[in-house]
Amino acid sequence: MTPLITVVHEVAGFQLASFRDRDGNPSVINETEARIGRIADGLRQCDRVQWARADVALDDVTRLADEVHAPGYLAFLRTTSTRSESVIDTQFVAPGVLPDTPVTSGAYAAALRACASAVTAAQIVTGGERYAYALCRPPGHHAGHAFLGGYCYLNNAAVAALALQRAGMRVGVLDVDYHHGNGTADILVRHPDVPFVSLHASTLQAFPYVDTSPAVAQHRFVGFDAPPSDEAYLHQLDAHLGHFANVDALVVSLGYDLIEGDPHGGWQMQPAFFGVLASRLAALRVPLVVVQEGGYALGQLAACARSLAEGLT
Ligand code: Q9C
Ligand code: ZN
Repeated sequence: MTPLITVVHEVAGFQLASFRDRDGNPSVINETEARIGRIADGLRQCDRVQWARADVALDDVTRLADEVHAPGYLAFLRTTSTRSESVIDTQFVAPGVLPDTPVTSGAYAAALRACASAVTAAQIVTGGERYAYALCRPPGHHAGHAFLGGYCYLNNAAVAALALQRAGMRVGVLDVDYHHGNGTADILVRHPDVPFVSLHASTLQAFPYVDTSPAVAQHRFVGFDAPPSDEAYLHQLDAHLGHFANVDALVVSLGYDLIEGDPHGGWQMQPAFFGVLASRLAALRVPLVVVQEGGYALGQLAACARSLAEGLT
């Protein structure tokens, strides 16, 4: 029988603030609640999808966040998130990366709920299910040990990985968002037992716009200098999946921003590509915790998500 996919659906009720860039132009906000609605619409079309709410004590989530992030960074997020005006901080950003993520009232609370959905998804997998999908926002993979960025505050995927580890599972993290999982890499440097692979657009040509190379042997970065064909992408994916040979569960940082027309992307994948990607992951025969990262082409998100779910056989 084809396995069920449990989607942990969280509504953040949080709005990213617009801010003026260096030229004085207001930023366009594509990271919205509407994205999650469109993705849910697509997942609903797969009859193996069942729905759940985040079901974990916030104290437990906070404890995991405390392990992933620096105390000073968390203190900054917690206090700044109580102010009504948004703050563009220049201290807690990755080296060389331009500040692009305002901290607004409610940002920390929303990010913690996103972590809660990732932890719930991890628990569903430790409970014996094959596939769990944290349909969360704000995203997390650009949030590092002591930095935010790219609309990310807390690293949902890293928190999920830790939750799986706590349950005794050997875990790896695969990042297939269009953007490099720089925050996840920064955090996982401190976890040498967690293999990490990220496939992404060149970090010089796309966010975070800095040169990146793995700091440790257990990390593999595949940056594409030009938009890859489906085959070229899958070739690189296949070449690196062996890195996860010894894991009991895999966390997948999933972005739909590979799609043609994505306002933060630049590639030309079509929705069916996510079905092919999903079947490659399904073939690993390990439980998956899918964590939502980017994907901003509203009109395409439902088709992408449906295709992904159908491919998780
Ligand atoms: N001209 C994720 O996909 N772009 N984040 C800021 C705008 C940041 C995307 C510059 C894109 C980050 C999770
Ligand atoms: Zn992205």
